[in-house]
Order: sequence, then C-alpha cells, then structure tokens
Amino acid sequence: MTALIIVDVQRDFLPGGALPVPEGDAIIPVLNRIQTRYPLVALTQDWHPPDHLSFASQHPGKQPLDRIELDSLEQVLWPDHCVWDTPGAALADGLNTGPAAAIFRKGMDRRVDSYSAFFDNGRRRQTGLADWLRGLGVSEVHVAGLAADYCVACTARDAAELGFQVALLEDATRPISAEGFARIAAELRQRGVRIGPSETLAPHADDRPSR
Ligand code: VGL
Ligand code: ZN
Repeated sequence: MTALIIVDVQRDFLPGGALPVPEGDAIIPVLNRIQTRYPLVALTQDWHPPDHLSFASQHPGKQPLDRIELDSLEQVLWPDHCVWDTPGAALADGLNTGPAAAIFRKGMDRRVDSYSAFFDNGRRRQTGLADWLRGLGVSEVHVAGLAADYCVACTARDAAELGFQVALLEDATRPISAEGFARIAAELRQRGVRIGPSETLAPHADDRPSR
C-alpha cells in the first residue's frame, strides 16, 4: 500500500506567514486533487514551544538564517514560527484535511529541531510514523508539502533509509531556496527517491483497493 505524507502545510509557511515559502500556497489545490487517489494520508505539523532553540529570538545577537551549533548539531536559525496552539501553526485554511487518518506533530522538544517526519535532527527520538505506516501495511510513501529543501527532503531521505519505496511529488512541494533544493534533490535521487510530477507518480484512481 502507498501512503501520502503531507508535510507541514501550515499558515506560517505560506506567503504572509512567519517563515513564508515562495508560492507555498500553489500546492494546496494540487494536494486537494491528489489526496483522494491514496488509500492512506498522513499530515504533519511543525509544532514548537514558544522558546524553541531553532528560533533566532532565543539567541541574543543572532539573526534568522545565521547558523549555530545546537547540542553538537549544526542548526539554521529561523524566525519564530509554528508556535504550538497559535494561528500560525494551524494547517493551511484551504487544505482539505478530511481524508487524513492522522496528524503527526514534531519539534516539541525545545533543544532539538525536527525536520523529518520520522525522527528529530539528532535521531534521538522517533515520531512513531514509521511504525504506524508499517503496522498498516505501507511499503511505499509519497512525500509532499513544505518546505521542499528542509522538512520534505529530510522526510523523503529518512523514508528511503527506513526501507520504504519513496517518491517526492515535485508539483506538490516548494522550496525555501531553489538552489538548496537542486542540491538535495540530486542526493535524494542517488538514494533511490523518485522525483517527478504527481500526474505520473501518484496512484491512479482505479489502483485503489476496493472497499
Ligand atoms: C521547516 C524550517 C524550520 C519545514 C520547519 O517545515 O521545512 N523549515 N522548521
Ligand atoms: Zn520549525
């Protein structure tokens, strides 16, 4: 079975939000269209405490996009974003969340960032997504959402490493940096991740198991 994982399609990552991804809103109609072609859909939410240490505001003298070392990991500093239970952390208004079976939240530990939907960046803790997918008989995952060069790429990389067949739906994601995504896309392809348009990669309606 193939699952669709929709990563971090939240208000703060859309134009006008705290950490806007250029054209981030353009993926919403695509996601709404393709979701129903999957037998299983999971959503993720970036979900930070107000004092999360990925926020530049927690490090006097630092600016967003500066890099620091955090708990012996390199950390990009971000504007305050996706603070749990605030409007900016809400799923995008236009996103149809009806078909989703579950929402996995990540980034709650103040001391470590969590780009991947599977693990924190230090790989100390799992989110439970891998076991949940396996328990439901999923062998293939398709990844979409925001941002292509951070949370979407890390989710695709970890899914491949965990043994899932992986596709990244390029028309259902947008990067913060196009150059950054080009670099990571090459690495993902080397790891066996297929990257292409949803039209060719997403299952066709008649592939769905009958109910
Ligand atoms: C993300 C930066 C910081 C993402 C989350 O969802 O790609 N990027 N937190
Ligand atoms: Zn974040």
